[in-house]
Amino acid sequence: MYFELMASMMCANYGNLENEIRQLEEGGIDSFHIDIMDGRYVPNYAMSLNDMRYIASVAKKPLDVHLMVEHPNNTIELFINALRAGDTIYIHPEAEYHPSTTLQKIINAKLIPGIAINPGTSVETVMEMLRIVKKVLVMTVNPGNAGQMFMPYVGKKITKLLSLKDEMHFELYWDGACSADKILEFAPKGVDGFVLGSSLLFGKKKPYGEILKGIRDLKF
Ligand code: S6P
Ligand code: MG
Repeated sequence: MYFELMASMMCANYGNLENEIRQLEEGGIDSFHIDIMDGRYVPNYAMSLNDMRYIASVAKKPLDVHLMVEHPNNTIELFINALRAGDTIYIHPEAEYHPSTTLQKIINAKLIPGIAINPGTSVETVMEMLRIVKKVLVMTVNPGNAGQMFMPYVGKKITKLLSLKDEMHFELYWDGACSADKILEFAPKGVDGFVLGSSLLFGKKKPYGEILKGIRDLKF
């Protein structure tokens, strides 16, 4: 079964980031998930522009940039200018007065436009944007930190998004507390990819390649 695996780079070892990137690429990761935070939209900082630029300069695989910042329209060019065709930028619609304007800038720059949907945000409030974006990142934890608990009530929203994805032409990605049982349950239902953080990929005693192979070899 085909699904994408993205590495949540806020969980990586910053003592040797270049080596982390190489090991993940050799191990078969599909893209690098970059959690940019401003300490306002979410109560954390995690990664910033220079971390993203560095990873972009080393990585051969695409970047998947998740902006958890207020009013991304004010600074979106900084991110756009550091990325390449094939990279994605997600914004949080609640963080912007006119999210469709910001998404249009991403589209005009020939990057892949996405929205991230918080556990407490309903599909109805982002319905129009589902027609504009190519990717929807459904948050299964509250944004801001790795290592959090899965919010089970998000399951119903995923079912609703899955029923809309063909008609509205978007792909659906999972972000937060992703474990093997979640991939086993949701990949067959149509979730296109999963962000892997501390639950499944980082901080383990196994090489990344072995963990990623174990996920690809899951018996569906
Ligand atoms: C959370 C962030 C996520 C986390 C990822 C960590 O605000 O958007 O991308 O980095 O969820 O994964 P885990 O397995 O530690 O929850
Ligand atoms: Mg994220």
